[in-house]
Amino acid sequence: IAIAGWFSYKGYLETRVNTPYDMNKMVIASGLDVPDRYWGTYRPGVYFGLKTRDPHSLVTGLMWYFPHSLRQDGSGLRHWCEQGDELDRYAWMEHDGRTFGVQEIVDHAAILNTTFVKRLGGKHGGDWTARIAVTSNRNQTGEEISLIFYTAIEEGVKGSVIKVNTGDEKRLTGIEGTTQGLGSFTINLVVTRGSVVEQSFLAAVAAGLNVLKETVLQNLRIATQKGSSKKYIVLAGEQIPSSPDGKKKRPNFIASQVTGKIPFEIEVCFESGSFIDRIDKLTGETYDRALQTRRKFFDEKFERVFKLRSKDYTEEEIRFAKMSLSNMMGSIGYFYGSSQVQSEYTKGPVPYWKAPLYTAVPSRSFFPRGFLWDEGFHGLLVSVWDLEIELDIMNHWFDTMNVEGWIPREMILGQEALAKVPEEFVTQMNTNANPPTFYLTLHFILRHKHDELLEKQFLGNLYPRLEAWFNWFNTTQTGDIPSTYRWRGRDGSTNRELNPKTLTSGLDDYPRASHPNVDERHVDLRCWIAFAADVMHQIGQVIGQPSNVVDKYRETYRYLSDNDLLNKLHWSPSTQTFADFGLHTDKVSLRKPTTPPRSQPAETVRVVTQDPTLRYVDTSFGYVSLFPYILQIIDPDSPQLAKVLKDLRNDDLLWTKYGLRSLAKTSPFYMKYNTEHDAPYWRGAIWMNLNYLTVRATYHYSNTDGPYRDEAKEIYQSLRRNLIQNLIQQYKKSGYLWENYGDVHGEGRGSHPFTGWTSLVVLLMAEIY
Ligand code: 6A9
Repeated sequence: IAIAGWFSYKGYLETRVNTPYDMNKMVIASGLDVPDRYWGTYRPGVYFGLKTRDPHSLVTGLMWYFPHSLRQDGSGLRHWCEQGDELDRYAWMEHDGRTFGVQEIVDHAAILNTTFVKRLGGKHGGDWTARIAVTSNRNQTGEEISLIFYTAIEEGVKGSVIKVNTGDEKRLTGIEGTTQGLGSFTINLVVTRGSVVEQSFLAAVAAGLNVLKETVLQNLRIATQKGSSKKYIVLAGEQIPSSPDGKKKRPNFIASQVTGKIPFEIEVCFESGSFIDRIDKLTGETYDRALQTRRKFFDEKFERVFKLRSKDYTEEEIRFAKMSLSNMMGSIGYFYGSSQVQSEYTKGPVPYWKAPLYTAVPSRSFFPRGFLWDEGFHGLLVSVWDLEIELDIMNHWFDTMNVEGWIPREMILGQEALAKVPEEFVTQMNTNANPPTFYLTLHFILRHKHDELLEKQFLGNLYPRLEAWFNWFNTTQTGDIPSTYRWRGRDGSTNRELNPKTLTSGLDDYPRASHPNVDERHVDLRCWIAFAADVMHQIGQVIGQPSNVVDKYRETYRYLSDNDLLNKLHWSPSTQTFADFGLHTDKVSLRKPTTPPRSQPAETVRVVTQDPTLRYVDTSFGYVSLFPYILQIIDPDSPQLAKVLKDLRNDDLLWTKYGLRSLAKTSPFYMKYNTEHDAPYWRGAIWMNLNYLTVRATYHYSNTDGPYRDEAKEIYQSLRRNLIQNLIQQYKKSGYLWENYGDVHGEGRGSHPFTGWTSLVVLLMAEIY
């Protein structure tokens, strides 16, 4: 009996990591229950495509290439957003997250304008039309370009079929199909403008939604047209293999190619079978008018929400801001699948339960998937624009909480998402956190939105999960001394990294104690938890929680924000700065080993030339040192505030013409590689998320009574201006918003487009904090 008991206890421990928090899901209306958001551009990782909010949705999308520069290996065929394609720029210029979008894609000689408009009707999410207009970028008309528009379904999904309608000459005239969610439908493609030189189609069986491009490449053929020697690249028509029993398989991938001379335009029209009282088709002039109306509404709402015209921004600056917001809304995806997770009780990675995730993504090209702490920042912008969408996003994220109160940091769901991630990054550990930035979003919503019913209902439902989340942080991420906290997930045994990374903090290679151990205390994490306690207290009050519960959070907040205690634990007397504490030495460097291990190329290793001691990590000043300020925990009249404000303005530390750099020039780690291959990341570059929070805090201190108000006011003005100006300038220069910006020249760096937290620039322009 004892042994059986032990086994089942072990089984219980093993399954905790992938057991959902509970069965009462936050998302109660999804799919067709929300008809107006059923269809959308929910595949942010492709240049253009629509799908529905359905676990096994039909997907549509665009590929294109210039026939003269298509290579055998497939390079030249555009589909997934890839930095390697080296497009001049691409972004949603207008997108409201619901009804329409206008995107501009500039690919060398061609400008592709992709727009879509939806129209509700019937019982299955209604109709939509997409238009792809190709014009010349450099006034060289006549160049040929091939557009491929496709429709695909996963193989073997019950009730899903798509088939081609071919006319007399074996030309594709359209597609018809049925899926469980969509009922019956048709999709028709017509050339609406310009001269077309070739049209062909493909109906095939694709092995998965992750290999659509490969399926196209395998089915391209060379053809000549009657009476001409000119060669064309065409799609191979019907290519349906027979299954072993001799029956023909059904196609799950149908693509239609149009090769035309620039300029030309095609229109793809999706019509829902149950939409029977449609008065006219959403094509031609009707489409023009519908799009115009949507654009006008968008413009009006944009001004109502952000008031940039009344703040005297130029039309060009307003277009930039619209692009930033639109790309955030247009980067919202719908993913479905199961993460891979691991706990100390599982032998290896185990699958999380299958679940949908409706979320924005940081970067359409490089990371087209959900990231926990990024999403809390996205939520600030999204909630100002469309609160309902943001609440839905949060509901989805909080449904990914397990019974322990843990939410995985990175969400890699479905074939398309998995295809973009190297194996070693896939598994998420349940010991590891990421800053709880959804508390920022919630705090922000409480400040700005006054939709009581919606809020009370939403917050009421969310509250148990918020408590579980808070408790997870407050029990698993604590330090050895009361009221201290420590990020888990650092590697204390590696000799490869100059300073072992802290991916969990979100600040990856930002220098911490050189020798991770249990003595560490992290000032940023302490501030996040203090902040979270404050928000828990506020929410508890809003939804009328009993006073003993509300008081508990207020007490926790008071305790963690007590400036004397904070200073005792994190204020370095020698440098007069806030800092982490831990086993640390700065005397580390990367060297090639003198006797390399047999036959292997010598990898650099870390050499420590001075024994580490328990001390403040105060020789590196940077974002982490600012956290008590950033999260507004410093008392307005404290001498610490005076010192932080003084340090903020110091050019040798963080101040630049382009915003605050992440790590001071005086730090021994400033711009240092972490291994011979890992370039500096949070070791100098300027990042928008923490700059936004710093501006927000500065705004707070400049509006709060205290002796340093005027200093704060001055910093507020110039920091805000520097950030806005540089982002606009770099956009003009490079065509993109970037992951971060260089501290010497202000140039965009890292992945691009990165319209995740970088698009918080809109809130800076509008002064919404
Ligand atoms: C690596 C490479 C195609 C790193 O924006 C998302 C995160 C932030 O949350 C974090 O704070 N980024 C920041 O330090 C990007 C993380 C990308 C990791 C994936 C795999 C994929 O190659």
